Amino acid sequence: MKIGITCYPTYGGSGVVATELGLELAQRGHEIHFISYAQPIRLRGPEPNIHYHEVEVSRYPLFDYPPYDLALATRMAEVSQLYDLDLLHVHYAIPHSVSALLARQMLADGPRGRRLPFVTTLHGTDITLVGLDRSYLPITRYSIDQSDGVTAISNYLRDRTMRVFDVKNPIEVIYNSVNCDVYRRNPEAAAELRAEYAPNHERLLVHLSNFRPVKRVTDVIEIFDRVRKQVPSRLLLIGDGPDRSVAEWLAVQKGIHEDVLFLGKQDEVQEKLAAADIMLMPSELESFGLAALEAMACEVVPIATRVGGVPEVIEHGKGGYLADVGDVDTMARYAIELLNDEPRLREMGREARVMAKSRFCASKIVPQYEEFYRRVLERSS
Ligand code: GMT
Repeated sequence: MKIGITCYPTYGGSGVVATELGLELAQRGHEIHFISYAQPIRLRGPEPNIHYHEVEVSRYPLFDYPPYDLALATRMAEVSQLYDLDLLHVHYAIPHSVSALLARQMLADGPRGRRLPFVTTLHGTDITLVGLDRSYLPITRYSIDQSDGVTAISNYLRDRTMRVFDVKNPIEVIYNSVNCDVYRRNPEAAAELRAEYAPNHERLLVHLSNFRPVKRVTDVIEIFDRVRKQVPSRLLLIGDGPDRSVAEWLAVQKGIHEDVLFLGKQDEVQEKLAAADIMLMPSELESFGLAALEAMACEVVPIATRVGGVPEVIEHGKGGYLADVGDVDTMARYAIELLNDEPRLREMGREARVMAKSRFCASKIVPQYEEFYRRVLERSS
């Protein structure tokens, strides 16, 4: 198949999922065309069967708000025509599904009357935050209903979208995936990184996010502060975003900043993740929690909040722990108990990988997308 993929290319779970899916599909022989305003962050150099088409947005002085969605729709239609794409797959409803809808309409009404179906994958914040803004809700609902196929990355997100948006289109759940060959523990590489980050054989905790308020990064610092009082340990923070400075400030106030390492945005996150013992994900809401899944594949035990789709990914007590939002004491207790019990820590790490491999491995999930595309194409022909 020839598939156009659009996503937010910068830091963020939906862009990561879209890029990894495109790479996997390309390896399976499909021709993949990424259409976006920047090269997706995890697209490493030229790859067979992968093409990238940049969307140029003109900065005419009249445009206080450059119309990216229109430029994207135009590029989608152009690329689909030029490369004879079979379908578009857009990740994140706003504005991508609206642009895809316009592109489909432009081609249908064009000289060749060409049909270009599009699939929308809902990721979470497009529904739970952005879509609930009154100014976006009607158009989000409309573009979901107009999609030729809709998927959501968890049952939680599907149910919430159906309930809150009252969409008529059926929504199929296809879970996020992880490449279990790339995300895995490599003892030699881990030992090298630990020598750098934990030179005195401290325990290593990790957090990975875009540091938005929904991630509750200050809770990460609070949990680590409690853990560090009981177990010599250090904290790796991967990513960047609006709440970074408040987290830095809290670490300084608590006098623990020398043990809190802000690494910023990183390309090869799997290496850093795989060097850690425990991953902290105390979010206010996650419709899936891709960072926790990536950690699990690396045998790193996640301690997370029981919110949204997270219980579909982490089974409490088996390969990970769940607690209530804001309950930093309980999350710290789980971490301390585990870090003091090496055999249990390793056993739970292994359980985490088994869970990631058996349910979310890309080799299981990608064929579900292929099958979904086939059904959409059949219906649209
Ligand atoms: O979490 C974010 O702020 C980024 C956001 C995104 O759209 O990139 O993540 C959402 O999609 C991820 C990939 O499907 C999920 O793993 C995250 O749980 C989800 N975030 C939220 O629901 C807050």
